[in-house]
Amino acid sequence: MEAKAEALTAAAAVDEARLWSRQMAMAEIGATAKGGVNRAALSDEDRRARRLMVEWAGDLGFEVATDAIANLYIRRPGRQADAAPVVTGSHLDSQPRGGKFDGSYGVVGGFEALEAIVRAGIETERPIDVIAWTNEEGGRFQPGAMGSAVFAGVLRLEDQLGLADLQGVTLEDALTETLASTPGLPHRPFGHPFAAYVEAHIEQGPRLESEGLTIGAVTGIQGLYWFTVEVSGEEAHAGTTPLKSRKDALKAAVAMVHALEELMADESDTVRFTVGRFECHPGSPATVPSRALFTIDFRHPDPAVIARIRPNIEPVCQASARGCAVSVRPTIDNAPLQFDPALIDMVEGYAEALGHPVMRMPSGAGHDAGHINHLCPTGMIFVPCERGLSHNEAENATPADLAAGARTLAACLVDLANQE
Ligand code: HGY
Ligand code: MN
Ligand code: MN
Repeated sequence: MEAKAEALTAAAAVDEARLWSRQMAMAEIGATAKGGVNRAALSDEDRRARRLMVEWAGDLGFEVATDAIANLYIRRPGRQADAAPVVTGSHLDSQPRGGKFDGSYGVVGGFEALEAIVRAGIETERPIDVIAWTNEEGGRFQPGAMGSAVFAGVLRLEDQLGLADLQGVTLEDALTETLASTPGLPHRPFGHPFAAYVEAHIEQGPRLESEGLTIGAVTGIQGLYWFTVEVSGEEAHAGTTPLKSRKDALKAAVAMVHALEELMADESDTVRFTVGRFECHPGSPATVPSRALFTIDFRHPDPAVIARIRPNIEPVCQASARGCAVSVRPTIDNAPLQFDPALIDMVEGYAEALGHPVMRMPSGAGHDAGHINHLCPTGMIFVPCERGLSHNEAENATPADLAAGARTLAACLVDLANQE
């Protein structure tokens, strides 16, 4: 890869202090006592975060648009107004009590790259867009990465509108309120062409930090599968009903989790298996539970292992039903993927040209880039985070590492936006 002078000039205009101060301003929205953020998708906090981005975009004269799932687009126009844009971005929503960099760095860092390009006096042929994708985390409405999935045609918006959060608020109502909070924005169609997509993100794992490196040139994303399991039994009196005649939904669900753990057993510790939500109804000490619900998050990089485990998830749950009815509903089905080889080279090449120690690495976490990879050449830039901790209020990253990622990103965006 040949580093272009203009791309390096744009990178040099990235301002570490400005980026950090915007990150900290964003982190105030939904701030938790322990230094994290609680910014559920399409919540009041998410709306405030969006309005802050719109305000910053207005200050710099960028164009702002949205779409029917409230993805937010911030554009620095190109010389060719109608050319397909080069795109970056990530998400502003967080996990419940999540960290302040997961997602927001890709949006705020993307915005810093855009500002750097402008301040360096560089014009590009193609427009450059920064996108805040709606509901990446899926903590409130499942599945996650919903905004990018709907954009990419992996999900249909109509099928999501009736989803309800734990309080019974529908996605449709939350979306209506969110779109109303940034009134007057033009709407873009889903799936409009992108020339290329590069997303910056904290690594969310320990490798860069432990190897003393600054940039990860991300090669791909491991397979990611979500299921919602609902177990229906029968309410009964805890004092009078013999154990043998019960249909205890909770005990069946617990047996399923144990059986799944056996299915997922892996000496190499590569399989990822998580039950992150577990509900029991009606939730009274003296009533045999009639309903249990739990989620399965299963991940692996190897299609052969996935082909062995994934088809067995439902049968393993059914085999532990203990007289209850069981439904196993897939909500995410993302096969392992590889990013564009030329973009992996480009991220690695600009990191080297800018003097940032870099390595190629796969992503353990899911990202909006995974869906956009179906539409255009796609890549990702990782920066280290402290102790690899993420989905945790203590998640942390250094101003210097965030700036290094933004520099690498700015260079890639300029290079790509001047390609045919
Ligand atoms: O769960 C994930 O991989 C992402 O952080 N949403
Ligand atoms: Mn994220
Ligand atoms: Mn996350």
